[in-house]
Amino acid sequence: MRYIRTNEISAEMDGKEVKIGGWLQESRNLGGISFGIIRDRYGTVQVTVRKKESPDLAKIIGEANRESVLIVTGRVSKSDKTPRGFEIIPNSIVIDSSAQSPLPLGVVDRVSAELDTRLNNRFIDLRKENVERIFEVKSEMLFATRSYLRSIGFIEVQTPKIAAVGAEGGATLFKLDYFGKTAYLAQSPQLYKQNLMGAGFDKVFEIAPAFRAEASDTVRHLAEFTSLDVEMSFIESSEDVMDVAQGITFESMKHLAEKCKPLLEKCGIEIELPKLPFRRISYSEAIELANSEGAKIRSGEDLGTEGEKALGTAVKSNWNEELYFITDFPTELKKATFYAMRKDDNPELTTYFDLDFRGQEIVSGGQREHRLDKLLAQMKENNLDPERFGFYIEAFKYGMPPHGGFGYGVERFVQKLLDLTNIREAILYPRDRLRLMP
Ligand code: AMO
Repeated sequence: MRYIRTNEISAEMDGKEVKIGGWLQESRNLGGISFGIIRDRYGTVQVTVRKKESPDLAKIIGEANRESVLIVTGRVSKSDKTPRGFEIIPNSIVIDSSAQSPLPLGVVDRVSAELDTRLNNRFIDLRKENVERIFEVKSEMLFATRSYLRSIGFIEVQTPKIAAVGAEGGATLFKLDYFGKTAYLAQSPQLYKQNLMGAGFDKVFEIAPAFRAEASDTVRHLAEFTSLDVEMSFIESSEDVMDVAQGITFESMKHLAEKCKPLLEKCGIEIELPKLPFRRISYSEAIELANSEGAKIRSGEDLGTEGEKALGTAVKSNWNEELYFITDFPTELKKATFYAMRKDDNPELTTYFDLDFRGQEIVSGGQREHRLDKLLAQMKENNLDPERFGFYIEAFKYGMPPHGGFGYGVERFVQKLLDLTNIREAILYPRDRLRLMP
C-alpha cells in the first residue's frame, strides 16, 4: 500500500484504509484509550487505539519514544473530538526507527532553545513547523525569481566556485590547495558573469553559494551564503539593472502574497506589496536621512550597519516605505570595486547602487567599466596585476558590450521578509567563523 501524507486525509474519507508515516509527536494514555499524534511535513493526525480491541497496538503507542518514526495502517474514522474531524483507527503500527530519549532538542516545546543548541541539532530543529516554513518561503522566492527572470529573457548559468583570483578584495578570500597551486573559493561570480557578457550571453543569472571569510560575528554575515547574481548587456545606465533587482523583489513578494496564502498564514506574516518604482535616495541624501534619526555619519563615510538601520527608520517614518535604492555612491567608497563604472560627467561618483530592505542592504550592483583603458587604470589604483586576471581582461580586448548587474543576498532578503533576528535562521546549515558542523 502506498503512503499518503497527512494533508491528503479528510473526514470525507470515513471508512477508507490509509497508510501514513511520520514522527510520533506525542502519545497519551487515557484509561481505556491510547492516542498518538503523528506528524509529517504537512501537519498532524491523531491515531486512536482502544485498548480492549487492540491491546498490542496500545502497548506499541504507549512505549514508543517521542519523535520515533512510526508507520501506521488503519481506517479513517469521522470524529467530532479531534481538531481535524477524523482519527485513524489502526490495524498496524510499526516503530520503523526509534528515537532515543531524552531528545537533544524539543520539537513542540513552548520555550525556544538557544540558537546555538538549535543549529547544533539542526535536523531536529528543522522538524519544527515554524522553522521548516522559512525554507518553504525561500523556495517560493527562488521559484518566483527564476520564473520572472526567464520571462524577461534571462538564462540561468553555473560558474566555477573554485577560482584563481577573487573579485571582492583579499580580506574575505578562503584559500585552498588546488593540486599544488593556490586557489580560492569564489566570493562572487563577478568575473565570470562579466566574461559571459563578452561571450554574447546578454542576460544571465546564477543562484549559487558565495564564500566570504567573514572574520566578525554579525547577525547579517555568513561565510557561505546564496548569491543571486544578475548580469545584462546593452544597458543604457544602471537604472536598467535596478529595474531587474526591483522586479525580482516585487515578483517574489507578489508570488508569496497571491499564491502562497496558507504558507504566509502559517508564518504569521502579511505581505503588503511595495509601491513601484522603489524610491531612489542618493548616497548624500541617505546620510542626511540617517543622521536625522540619530546616526552620526560624516560625509564620505560608509553608512555601515547603524547608518543603514537609521536610514530604514527615516524612510519608514517619512514615507512609510521599506524597500529603497541608495544611488550615486562616491568613488572613494567604492574604490576597491575596481570593475565599477564611474560617472563620465562626475568621476567622483559611481553608477553603483544598493537596494535596502527595512534598514539592511540586500542587493549591491551597478554598471561595469567595459572600456579597457579605464578598467586597467582602476585596477592599477588597487594595485591589482591585470596579468593575474588573464581570462577576465582578455574578454575586454575583443568586443565587450556595455553591461551591468548585481548580487542579491537571498538569505538577507528572507531574513528581512520574515523578520528573523539572525541571518543564520535563513540558511539550513550556516557557516560562520566558528561553525563548520553540521
Ligand atoms: P557584495 O559583496 O555587496 O557585491 O554582495 C552582494 C550581496 O550579497 C549579500 N552578501 C552577503 N550575505 C550574507 N553574508 C555575507 N557575508 C554577504 N556578503 C554579501 C548582500 C550583498 O548586498 N560582485 C558584487 C555584486 C555585483 O556587483 O554584481 C558583490 O559580490 O546582500
